Amino acid sequence: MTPIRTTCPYCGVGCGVLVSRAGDTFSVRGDPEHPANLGRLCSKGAALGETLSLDDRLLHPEIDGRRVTWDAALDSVAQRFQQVIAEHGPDAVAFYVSGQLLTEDYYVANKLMKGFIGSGNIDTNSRLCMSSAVAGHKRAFGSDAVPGCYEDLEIADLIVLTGSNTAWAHPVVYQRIVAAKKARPGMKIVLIDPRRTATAEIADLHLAIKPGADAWLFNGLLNHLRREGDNHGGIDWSYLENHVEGFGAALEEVGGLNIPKVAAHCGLAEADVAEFYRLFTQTPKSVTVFSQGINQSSSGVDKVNSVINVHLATGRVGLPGASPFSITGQPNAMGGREVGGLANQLAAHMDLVPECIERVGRFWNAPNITHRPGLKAVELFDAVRDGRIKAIWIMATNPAVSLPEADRAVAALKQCEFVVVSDNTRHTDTARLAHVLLPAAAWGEKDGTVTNSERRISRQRPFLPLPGEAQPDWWIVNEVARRMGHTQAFVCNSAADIFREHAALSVFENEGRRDFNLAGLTHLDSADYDALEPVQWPVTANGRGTPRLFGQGRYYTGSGKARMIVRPPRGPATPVNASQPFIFNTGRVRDQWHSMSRSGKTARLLSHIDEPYVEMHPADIRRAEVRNGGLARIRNGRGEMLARVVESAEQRPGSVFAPIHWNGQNSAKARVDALVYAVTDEISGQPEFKHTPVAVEPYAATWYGFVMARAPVECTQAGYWTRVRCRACWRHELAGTESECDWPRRLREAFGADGDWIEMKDCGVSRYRAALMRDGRIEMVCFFDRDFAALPPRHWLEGLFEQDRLNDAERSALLMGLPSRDVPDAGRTVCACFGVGENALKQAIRQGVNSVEALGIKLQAGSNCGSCIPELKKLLAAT
Ligand SMILES: Nc1nc2c(c(=O)[nH]1)N[C@H]1C(S)=C(S)[C@@H](COP(=O)(O)OP(=O)(O)OC[C@H]3O[C@@H](n4cnc5c(=O)[nH]c(N)nc54)[C@H](O)[C@@H]3O)O[C@H]1N2
Ligand SMILES: Nc1nc2c(c(=O)[nH]1)N[C@H]1C(S)=C(S)[C@@H](COP(=O)(O)OP(=O)(O)OC[C@H]3O[C@@H](n4cnc5c(=O)[nH]c(N)nc54)[C@H](O)[C@@H]3O)O[C@H]1N2
Ligand code: SF4
Ligand SMILES: [Mo]
Repeated sequence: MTPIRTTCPYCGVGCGVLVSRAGDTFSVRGDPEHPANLGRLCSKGAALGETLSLDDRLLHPEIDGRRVTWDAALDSVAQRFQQVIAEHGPDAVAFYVSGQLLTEDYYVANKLMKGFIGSGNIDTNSRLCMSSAVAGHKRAFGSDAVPGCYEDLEIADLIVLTGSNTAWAHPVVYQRIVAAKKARPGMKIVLIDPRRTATAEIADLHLAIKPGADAWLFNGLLNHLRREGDNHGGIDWSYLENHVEGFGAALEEVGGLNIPKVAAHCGLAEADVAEFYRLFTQTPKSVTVFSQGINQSSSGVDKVNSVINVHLATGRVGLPGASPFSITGQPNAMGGREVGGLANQLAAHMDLVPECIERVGRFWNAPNITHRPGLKAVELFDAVRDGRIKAIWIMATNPAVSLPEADRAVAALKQCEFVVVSDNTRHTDTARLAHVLLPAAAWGEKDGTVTNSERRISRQRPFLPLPGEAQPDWWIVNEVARRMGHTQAFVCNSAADIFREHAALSVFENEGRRDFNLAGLTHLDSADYDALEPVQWPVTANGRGTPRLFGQGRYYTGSGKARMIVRPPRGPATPVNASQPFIFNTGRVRDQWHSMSRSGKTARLLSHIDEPYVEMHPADIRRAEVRNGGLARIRNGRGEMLARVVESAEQRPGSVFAPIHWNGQNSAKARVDALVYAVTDEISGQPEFKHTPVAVEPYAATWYGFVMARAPVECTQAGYWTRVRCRACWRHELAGTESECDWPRRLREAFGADGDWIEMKDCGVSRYRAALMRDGRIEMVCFFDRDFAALPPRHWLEGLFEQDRLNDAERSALLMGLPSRDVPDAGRTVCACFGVGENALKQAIRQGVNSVEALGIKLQAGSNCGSCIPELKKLLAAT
């Protein structure tokens, strides 16, 4: 087949991918013509072809766990919502949606709730992600627009990355920066992050800032710019006079913040702060990239403005190589903002103010349009919990895992009268709580558009038929809307129809007053829509996109000037204390996506990091009396989690880090959000996901073990368990606190007597090892021990499941857990594309391979997507 051009469903970089079919399998490569990635992909994008199986897909509508027809499911949703609205009013229902919906899905969901149900109660997981950036943009620019584009990262002479682990979370943006720096080694990179992340590999300066202190750093920079003045490249007074308001008060507010004070507030060396300030002051072409280390904070909006302020002060906004740059998380975080998916927006970048409400009401012909904003995500789930909201429809998000104080969200859904979940996946922590489950089309099947971080609209095109009875999200919402009686307003019958309506609203009575404008896209016919090339909004009437905004210094505020806003900086809302002395920082790992429903389907992506962990500085490990490699209990007043301790001197002492991806489907207790306090920014409503006080203590396990088997093993009775997919088996890590480990008995019962059991038991040290062979093939292997350090490495054993027969040497080595000498253990996978393990890399380095390029030539590592290059560099430095 000719390759299908579509867009990656993961992060907001929005890479173009080419999908080709070869028999039953699909291969995926970067689209060289897509401007976001120019052919590159990261490890997640490159593995997309392996995530298409229908295992654990939700394929049919269900009510109360029983399969029903679409008619029954849709009628049930429409009737129950109408009943609640009739009895309790429109604010008693809600939608909770997602940046993983396509723009077309999002548009109809927002239209139904705000326009026709007549409530503002539609909010989105972008509240957890981008809402502080949205509010900061609106305060500063009068509109929610990212001024720059990816090319700016290649033109800039200085890139400041703050609160962004670009190497892992936006890997192709990172690769573009790496390539630009290689071409122009004079380019400088400053990283601001309490941890020394993989991103630090390219940083000229890493500021391991005290968690939560960014506003002091940037306000101090503003003060520094003022003191340096025009002559030294500091403040651009004429830009301020002509294009900015509020700068007098802002500069006064930061007046006393000199370098020693900043250094003290931020826990940094004065010389490092001074060096950052010098670089920023002297480099006109500078871009500041910010992400969740800024947004996810109880003062996130003020932090966003503190970043934007230094760009306003220097006139570096929307110019080639000079801009503040908020990079988006989800594939369609930006599209959701365009259609008004947040509870406090309307649609097409219009606000819930009388003039816009009247205008959109006329456009939609919606007499019942809401006049008020709805509840923001955290408040919305509070309202579900206390019964104000009686029916909720959740689409494309997993709040039982991802909301702060997630156990509270679970409790809210458990006692809610009516919970509807549209998802691709049958078993998720949220789907478990649904009364009605609706099977949605997934990536590869769905058809529509997404907008990436640089405002670029790209097509997602289908290359697979709809499986089972799955339907696109827009279709599902449309059907419910019609069954609620709104037959005249929900007449679109395709994604293209919806897109045209969305584009038409963007130009409706716009007259240049709104930044979001798709003038050139209002009349696309279906063929044009299918062929739509990636384009950056605003799109002019003749179809041209706009790479940069605000370069002329004109903004969407009443006066046309940008606003400089400084508020006194605040630290995290809940400071650490004697009983909860550590700051719990949460975020992403390179090869997993959120709650793992797609990325967890491929063994390749699980081979990089395969267990929930908590990364701690050696001093904190001693202080908490835990052991590297052992298990820790992390807890506070809200909840607790269990995770493997990983020692790392790259953590800032006092701050511990855990990944967000693990959930109730693949682990006992590893949901980070069970602990994260639901404190939010008072303007944006975005939760403080990065700074929760916790205690860390040893998990008092009396035994440890693991089981590998060809199918998943029921292991939820163990105190600690995790389950991951390997290439040819499932691996379960287990531990417990009982005086006697009864897993040998359980496994014998579970697997029965059929086959040969090879066993080894040493009661003195509670050691038990067993393997089950059938017809010479390994079915199951398990190891248990009192001491976790006595358990063998897992990689070699995993490999044995790929063989049809084990030879004698392998069989006799089996219970030793160690490979014979001629089959070395490759170790933990570093390069996911070519499955290159840590041990193999170390060996090559010891043999004299001394550069990333040479490792690529010898072992292929790092030579495809490049996502592992920061780790290769680290291994080279350490070995
Ligand atoms: N592999 C992968 N990539 C993803 C995703 C994924 O699930 N997996 N998800 C996508 C989504 S939705 C999003 S929103 C983005 C998020 O992308 P990022 O924001 O880059 O990712 P995070 O890991 O959440 O956090 C970024 C960094 O903020 C740092 N940080 C914590 N506190 C502070 C602080 O006070 N100040 C500063 N300056 N830094 C701090 C953390 O240590 C962390 O390294 O990633 C997207 N890309
Ligand atoms: N502690 C902590 N918590 C966080 C964060 C953090 O950094 N720290 N980050 C926050 C951020 S930035 C984000 S974006 C959220 C993400 O959190 P979630 O949105 O909860 O994460 P996902 O696992 O991506 O959930 C998406 C669900 O939608 C399904 N899905 C995917 N595509 C489609 C589709 O097209 N249609 C339908 N109907 N379903 C689909 C998937 O199967 C999956 O179940 O987590 C937030 N929570
Ligand atoms: S950087 Fe990776 S995850 Fe993000 S869009 Fe590109 S290929 Fe997908
Ligand atoms: Mo996000």
